[in-house]
Amino acid sequence: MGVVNVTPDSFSDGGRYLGVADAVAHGRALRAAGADILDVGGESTRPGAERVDAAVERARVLPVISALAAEGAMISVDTLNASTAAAAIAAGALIVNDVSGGLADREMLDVVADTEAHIALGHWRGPSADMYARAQYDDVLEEVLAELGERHHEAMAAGIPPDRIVVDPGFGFGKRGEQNWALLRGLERVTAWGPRVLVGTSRKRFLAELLEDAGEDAGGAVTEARRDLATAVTSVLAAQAGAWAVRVHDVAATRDALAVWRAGR
Ligand code: PMM
Repeated sequence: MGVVNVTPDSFSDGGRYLGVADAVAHGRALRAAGADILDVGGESTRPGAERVDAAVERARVLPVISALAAEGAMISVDTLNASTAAAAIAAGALIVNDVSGGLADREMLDVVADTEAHIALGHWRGPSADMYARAQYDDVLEEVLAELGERHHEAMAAGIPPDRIVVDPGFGFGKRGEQNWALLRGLERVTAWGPRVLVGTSRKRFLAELLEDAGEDAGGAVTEARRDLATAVTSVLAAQAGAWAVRVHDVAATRDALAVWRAGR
């Protein structure tokens, strides 16, 4: 899954693809690089980000979704808003990627249930603006599994069949450095549960922190290229653990890493 952010403030590529034409061109490039799904988002979820009006979000993502879906791309829409999800599905999106697992907008699950769309439910403990305040766990893996289980249960209760539900442990969402590593090490527990598992570690802070901690000899500033290389490794670890998909910015690096993993495993 390749990331097409149509936002002015996303932490890693914010602003670069804000124009419709640029975002569409970026989506095409990601497909050419091997992405099976394009995840189009118009609201940044980076730590500290402020919410965007749903109408602004729709104005950003809908033309991009329409254009890419018309070319045959499989589109997911990265949104917390049920109104945006409904409009995106009408414009051709097949998957709704809700990092809040239906918690941010209480209409989300009903909206998806009324369509043929799939939904990716993320583990989330509250808005990005203050999400680290909720990063308190006795056992992060068990608590993420239990809380995702509740979201999955609620999605089914809303009428979404299990074969249309994907779960995502929500790397970085209300989780501090080590908590993310504990989740990654325990990912097989999540994939063993049953639903398809989506993993989003791309360019995230916990990767940069690890590389910073690796010391001065490790190569200086933690550039985007270094975060992408780290992401290619986490993509392999996720694949090894049985993930269904990885959500990444640098599709080519992850594609190469997965090709090497397949050949050498
Ligand atoms: N992370 C970001 C945005 N959307 N969606 C899913 N399903 N999982 C994630 O981990 C995730 C996501 C982080 O934002 P970015 O687009 O700025 O990298």
